[in-house]
Amino acid sequence: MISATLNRKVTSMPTVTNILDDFPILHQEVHGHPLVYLDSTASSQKPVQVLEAMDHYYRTTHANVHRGIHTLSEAATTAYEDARRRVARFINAPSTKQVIFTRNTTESLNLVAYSWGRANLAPGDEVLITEMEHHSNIVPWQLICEITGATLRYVPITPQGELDYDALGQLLNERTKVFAFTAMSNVLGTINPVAELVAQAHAVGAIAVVDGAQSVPHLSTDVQALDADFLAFSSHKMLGPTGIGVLYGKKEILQAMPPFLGGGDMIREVKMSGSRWNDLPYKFEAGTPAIADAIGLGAAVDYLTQLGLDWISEYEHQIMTYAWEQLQQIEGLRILGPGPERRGGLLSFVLGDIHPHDVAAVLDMQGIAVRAGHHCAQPIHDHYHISATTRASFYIYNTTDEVDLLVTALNKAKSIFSF
Ligand code: C6P
Repeated sequence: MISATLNRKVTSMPTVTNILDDFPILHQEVHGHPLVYLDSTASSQKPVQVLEAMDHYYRTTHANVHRGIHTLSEAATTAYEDARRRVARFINAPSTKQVIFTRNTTESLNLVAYSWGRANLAPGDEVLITEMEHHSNIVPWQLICEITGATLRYVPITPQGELDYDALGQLLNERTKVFAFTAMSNVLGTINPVAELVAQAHAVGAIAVVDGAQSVPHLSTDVQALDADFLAFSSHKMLGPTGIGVLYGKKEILQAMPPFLGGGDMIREVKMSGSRWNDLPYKFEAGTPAIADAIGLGAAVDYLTQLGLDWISEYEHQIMTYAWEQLQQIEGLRILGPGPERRGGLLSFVLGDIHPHDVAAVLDMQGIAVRAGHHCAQPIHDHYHISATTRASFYIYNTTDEVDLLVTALNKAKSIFSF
């Protein structure tokens, strides 16, 4: 159960109970200051409910899944498949067969690029992605285009950090076989209109692949309403453990695709002359899966569901808007991307000509964890002619008090580097 009230000041926020009590890791000091964790876009922290679910599984239930007739193996299989059911419900997938457990968003996107791409792309075909993609939604497409002879094209962005819809209209054409795009940029924070983009892809006969790494943890997601052909996301960004991610796909497309990896569990029959594949979703889950991690993800999904995704996105929006307003007041600080109304709970910025690594190091000395660098999204940094940014990102356990601490620490960085 999630209970009690946030015990740090929150300005006009909905009441939530004891979220911080559920995150023991946040109750520590770093360099003599209370930890302020503003790096959930890279990886979120885990509540005790997730830690306990995994601990309980390892202490009482662990065995390999889908293999043993013995009691423990059956219990482990039940727990693993129950986690899949929770994830399916969380994104409103029509069937658990369409929820494939992978290692992370990166593996999910590679699965689509290699398995679907090898079977469906040829010279003359076009793959369309955007300039604001994470490397995980660029490099697999570059690789598959090299293999198949298809051409990779990029939707440019506007100076405000949004997709250039005029250019998109021209780039999407009958040669486009796949349009792969992020639902939310991990650098600009831009929230893209997923359902509209999917509809535009479908209008030219292309499939739509959605990178949900930054949206699924923060925004309510209904794959049927979005009509996405594929959706990829990672457990570790949504309160769950590392080592597990999800690929949702439309059944008829998944059924027609060849396997990605070969090995145990994904086969129905192996003869020396050849093999036949298992049913969905197992066709795409080769080898012993991350059983405890799936169970942890199931617990994370329960936690998010209890809070409610609508509350989560509203809460983060208020914190981010407050941060956006406060950071705008710092002379010499420039935030990348659109205004608060079009973005999720993260802010990437440059502070004068101080290197983002130096900014992050000063913040760390004040106990504040942010990410600095290109955030695995170099093309978007190239677009702005910068090599790196500092990024503060917010989740359910952050507060406006912490934003104030961030502002103080940024001013300190300014004074240290005297500008
Ligand atoms: N972005 C960040 O700090 P993995 O690493 O596979 O769980 O997620 C990859 C990924 C894909 N798409 C987007 C939009 C992402 O933001 C990420 C991960 C982290 O921004 C780590 S590089």
